[in-house]
Amino acid sequence: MKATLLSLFLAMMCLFASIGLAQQAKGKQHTLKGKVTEVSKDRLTVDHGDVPGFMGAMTMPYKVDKVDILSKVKKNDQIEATVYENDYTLYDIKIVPQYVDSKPPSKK
Ligand SMILES: [Cu+2]
Repeated sequence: MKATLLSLFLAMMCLFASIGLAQQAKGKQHTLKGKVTEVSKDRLTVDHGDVPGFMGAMTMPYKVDKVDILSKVKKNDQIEATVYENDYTLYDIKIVPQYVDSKPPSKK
């Protein structure tokens, strides 16, 4: 029983340690919000807002974590993604609904 608990504990420690290392290698995590200005076969060019602590607002190309997103995202789509410092790759890209012509539903 004790041995089981100990090995479970050690397994957990290994898991946490490897997660910690992975994050350290990737750098600090930020959320990037912006508008897609171009979709290429392996990249998305995004006109993004200020990413505090990482970079200012600009338009630049980014790699993507999964290429299948490139067939879903269209020009002018509003997106939100996770970025890591020193890694110009967009992770976990989400297409954000736009309220350009219609206002978001009000509570009235
Ligand atoms: Cu940028």
